[in-house]
This record gives sequence, structure tokens and C-alpha cells, in this order.
Amino acid sequence: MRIDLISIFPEFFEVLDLSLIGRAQQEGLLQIRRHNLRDYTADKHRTVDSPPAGGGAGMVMKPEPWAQALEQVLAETSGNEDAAEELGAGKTGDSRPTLIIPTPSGEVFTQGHAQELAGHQHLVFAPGRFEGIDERVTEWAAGHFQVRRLSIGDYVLNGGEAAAVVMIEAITRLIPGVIGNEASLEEESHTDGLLEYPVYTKPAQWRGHQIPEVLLSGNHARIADWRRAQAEARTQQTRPDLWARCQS
Ligand code: 6GU
Repeated sequence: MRIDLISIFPEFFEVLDLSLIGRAQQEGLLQIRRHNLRDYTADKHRTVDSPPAGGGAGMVMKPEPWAQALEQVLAETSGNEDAAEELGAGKTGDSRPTLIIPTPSGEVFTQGHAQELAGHQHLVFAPGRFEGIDERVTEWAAGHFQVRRLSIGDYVLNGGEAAAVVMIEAITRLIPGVIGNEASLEEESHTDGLLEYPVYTKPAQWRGHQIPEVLLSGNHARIADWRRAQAEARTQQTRPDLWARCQS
């Protein structure tokens, strides 16, 4: 998978050079490129924002630097479409790169989005700052990209960069080979629509608290039943919304 990141704070994404995602890049499973939006401005002050049409508070990101940056990414990509087709983009019959615009006004990003996007060959993230990006960028980009406007939840961040990092971590860990232990993907929260059961490790007695007896029984069927019941109880209590969806 190739990921292009366009931002006025490209250094924000240096965290992606650490840990599992950093190793995935070194191993060639993942290619991440950062671009500074200001490199695509044409004026001396490298201006990326301007006041909102119609008035109001804050500033809006001007459309032209985004179009210049996105056209550069497209130019670097063209010629790779056939390769993308072979590598799986063909499954959807759409070899255009996927443009993800992180925004609190987007669809809420879920494990389902992560699973779908993990199958895409080329993701481009365009996180805005200020009051957001001129809407015409989304309209224009739809001619060249599969465009997704995605939020990570119902709260407001200062910019889309942190949200992009969250989405990239959720997506890339599903690429085969990125996580050492693929089995750990199967039993975690949200994969089956339930929250994960509680987990324990040695010692069996700790500060007056004990590991539930069943987990020390060696009876794998009983353990599986106990874990399922715990996952269901936890989901009902903590996330009645998820539980209702599970039941339907
Ligand atoms: Cl994607 N961006 C910003 N600025 N705030 C958010 C968000 C995104 N998702 C939740 N809050």
C-alpha cells in the first residue's frame, strides 16, 4: 500500500516511522510519503488560508494549493494503475486512488471502513486545519479519486492530522504481514461487533485480586463460553448501541 499525506504540518506524521508501521515501511509492505501543502502555493507568503465566503469566524483553506498537491500525487502515481489492478484494486473495479478527507463533518470511521480501506492500493490523506477546506476541492477531486469524508468521532480536534494518524493505524495493521501475530486480529474488540472480554496474566493472586478460576481450569470449551459471555455482558453494559446492532 502507498499512502500520501498532504498537510501544513508534515512533521506531525513522523510518528508513523515508529513501531509496527515504521517496520512495515522498512520491509516494503507500506510506502508513506509526506508533502508540505505550502510547497504547492505560488505566493511569497505561502498562503494556504483565507476568510470564509459569506462571512463568519475563522479561516478556510484555499482550494488551489490542494489541487496542485493532489495533481502532483496523481502525476507521481500515473502508470501504476495496471499494477494497482493486479494488486487488488481490481476487486472494486475502480483503480483510482482513494482520497480521504478527515473532517468532523464526515461519516464516522469504523472497523468496517478500516477493513475496506486496507484492501485499497493507494490512499491519499488531505487533513485540513482552520474551519476546513474549500468544498470545491471535494467536488473537483471526485473526478480523479474515490473520495471519502471521514470523522473519527463526535468531538472537535484542531486539525485532521491526528485523525489521519488514527485511521492509518487502524487500516495498516490489517494489511497482511504488518502485525506479527495475525491471530490477534481475530479476537479483538469490534471485529465481531462485540467488545473484547477481560484479559489477565500471572500472578494468579495479585494484591488480593484473583484471576477467574475458569481461566486456570485448562478446559478450553468452558474458557471460550466464559469469554463469549463476558464479551456480551460488557457490550450490553458499556455499548448498548453496539449490542442493539448485534441483535438485529
Ligand atoms: Cl477527522 N477532524 C477534526 N478536525 N476533528 C475531528 C475529526 C476530524 N474527527 C473527529 N473530530
